[in-house]
Amino acid sequence: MNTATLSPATAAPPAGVPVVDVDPYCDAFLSDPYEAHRQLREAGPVVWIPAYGIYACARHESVHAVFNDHATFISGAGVGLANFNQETPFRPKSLILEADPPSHTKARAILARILSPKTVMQIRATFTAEAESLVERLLARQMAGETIDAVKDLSEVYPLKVFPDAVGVGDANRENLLLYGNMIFNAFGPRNERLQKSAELVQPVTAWIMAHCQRENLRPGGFGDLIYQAADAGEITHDEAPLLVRSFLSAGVDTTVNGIGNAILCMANHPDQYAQLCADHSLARPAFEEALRFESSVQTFFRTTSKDTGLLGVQIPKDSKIVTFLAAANRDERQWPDPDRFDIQRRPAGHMAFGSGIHGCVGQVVARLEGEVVLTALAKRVSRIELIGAPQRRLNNTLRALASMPVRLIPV
Ligand code: OVM
Repeated sequence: MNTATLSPATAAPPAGVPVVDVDPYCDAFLSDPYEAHRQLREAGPVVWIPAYGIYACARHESVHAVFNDHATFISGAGVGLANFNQETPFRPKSLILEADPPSHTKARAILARILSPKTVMQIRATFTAEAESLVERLLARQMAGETIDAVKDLSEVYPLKVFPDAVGVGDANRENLLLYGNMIFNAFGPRNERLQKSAELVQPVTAWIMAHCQRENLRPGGFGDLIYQAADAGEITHDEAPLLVRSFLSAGVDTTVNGIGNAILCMANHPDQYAQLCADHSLARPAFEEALRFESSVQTFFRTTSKDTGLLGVQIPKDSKIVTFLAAANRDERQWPDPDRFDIQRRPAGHMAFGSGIHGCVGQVVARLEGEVVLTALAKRVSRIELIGAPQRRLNNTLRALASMPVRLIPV
C-alpha cells in the first residue's frame, strides 16, 4: 500500500492556539479515548491537532457553541475530515447531513415528519414485541447450551430486524447495512488503512444499498415509501427521493446497533446499576440516555468555517475544518458532576450524543425507542448480565463500536 496517501497532512499551527499532539484515528486512541479526551479538554476550549491540521473542540461548552451556530460552522463542506470545498465527496452528498439551510431545511422537515413522536406511537408495540421475543429466543438458546454473544446475537440482530422492517426493506442480505454503515462512518475520518479495509467490499454493498433506495424495492407505507410520497406531493423531486432514503440506510442501523451494544456493556460492567433497572423498569429510558452519554456511539463530527470567526477567544480562519468530540463533551467535568461514573439516575439532559442544533439527530425518537424497549425486555427476563469473555471492540474512525461480547444471561 502507498503509505504516502495515508499519512495525514501537516500544517503550521496557528499562533495562540494550544497544540495537542494526539492522533484521534490511531488504534490506541480509538480503543480507549477517554484519557486523550481529557487532555484535549484541558488544553483549552479550542485546540489544534497538528497531525491532521485541524481545530478541535472537546469541551461541552465549545461543542455546543459550534453546533448551535450553523451559519458559521457549516455542514455542506462535509462533516468528516475531508473538505468538500477542496476535494470531491466520495459519494453524492447527503441531502440532510452534508447540507445547510435552505436546502437542509426542506429535507429535514420531511425526515422529521416521518420519524416523529406520532410514528413512534404507531411502531412502539411492534418494536416492543420484537425485543421481548428476541430475549426469549436467546434464553432458550442458552438453555440448549449455546453461548450468547450480546453483539452478534442481540445488539446487531435487533436493529437489523426492526428498523429495515419500518423503512420497508426486504429480509434478504440485511447485513449489508452493517458493512455499509461501518464504511460510511470510517469515511468521516482520514483515508487510513481502516477505511481502505472497510471499503474493499464497497462496490457490491453500495449497489445493494442504492437498489434498496428505489421505490419498487420499498414496501408501500414504510418510511422509505413515505419519502416517495413526499416527492409525489412536490416537496422534493423524484431524483432526490432515493438519496433521502439512503440517509435512513446510512444512519439508522450502525448507530443504534452500537448504542444498544454499548448500553448492554455498561449494564454488564455496572451490575449495581443493572439491578436498579431490574427493580424499576421505568429507568430504561434514563439508563439508555446515560449509556449514550457515557459511551457515545458517534464519537466525532466535523464542521467547516464559512468565514473568519472567533470561538471562545480563539481566531479561526474561513474554510477551516473543526472536529467536535461529542464523546469528550459528554464527559466534561465542567458540565457533569463525576462524569466518569455511570449512573442511570443521572438524567443527563443536554448530552451531545445526538448532536445539538438544527442537525441534531432526526431519528432520535426511534433510537430512544429501540434502546428503551431492549433494556426493558432484558430487565423483565434477565436478572444479571455476566461477561464470560473479554468484549472485543470493532475500531471505527467515528463510531464507538463493538465486535463481540460473550455473556451469560441469568434468567429472572
Ligand atoms: C446521511 C447520514 C449518514 C451517516 C450519518 C448520518 C448521523 C447521516 O447519509 O444522511 O447521521
